[in-house]
Amino acid sequence: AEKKGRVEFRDVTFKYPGAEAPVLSNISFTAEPGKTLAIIGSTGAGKTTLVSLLPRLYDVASGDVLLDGVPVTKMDASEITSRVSAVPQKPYLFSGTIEHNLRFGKPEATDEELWDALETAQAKGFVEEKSSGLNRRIAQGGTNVSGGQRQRLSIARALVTKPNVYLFDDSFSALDVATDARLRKALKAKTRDATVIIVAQRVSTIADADEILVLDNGRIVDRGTHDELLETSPTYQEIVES
Ligand code: DGT
Ligand code: MG
Repeated sequence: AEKKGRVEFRDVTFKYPGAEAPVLSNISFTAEPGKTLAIIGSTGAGKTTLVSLLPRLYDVASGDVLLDGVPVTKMDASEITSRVSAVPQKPYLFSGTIEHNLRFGKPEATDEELWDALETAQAKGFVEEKSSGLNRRIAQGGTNVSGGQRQRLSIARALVTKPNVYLFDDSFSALDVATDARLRKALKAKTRDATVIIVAQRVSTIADADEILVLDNGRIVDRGTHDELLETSPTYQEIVES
């Protein structure tokens, strides 16, 4: 069967409600199942805005966002949430147990699936270190969990749903470089059939992506692989050197 999860942006322009100027202009790209697409760019470039358009946190002003050829504006929320898992830049945890947090998107998941997701997300050790395990309580606002642990639990939650498309918005930034590398290696093995879109600040996080989009001021200014961009993109070179 053909793999699912092809994402296409066609000449997308977007303005926040009430704002005058568009924050995204003429964005076109395709992300394919089995591949990793990365988005990099300075703060305020529009990366979070861009990834918020696929799960329809906002709808586009013009152009189209398509999932397997169907405009997302023609899909209902439950279809989109079952097919697209987004790990937000500011991950949220519910007050409740770790288990409750992980099962959020897929209540019928087995314990084995939860542990498997935790292992991939490099969060298994953290959950095992207390005897309460999956029943460990997360405080309101996730305040008894560090930023890096919150990111990893949020990544594990996304993995549990086994979607066609993963969106990681700066999800690896609170991790040290070694954990980041281990996590992405494990992730790659677990998401072979899915479309993976990674927003990153660190070049090392995305150097092995199949394609990298360089976003600047709401526009894609350059695109290519890491090696290609090192040769051709002054904006990318600046990011590498920063
Ligand atoms: P980051 O996360 O700091 O690296 O920055 P990006 O690339 O994720 O930027 P993004 O998409 O958060 O913001 C792009 C532009 O849109 C920036 O000028 C701020 C503006 N913006 C972001 N969120 C909102 C919003 O909810 N309302 C309005 N009016 N503007 C927003
Ligand atoms: Mg952002």
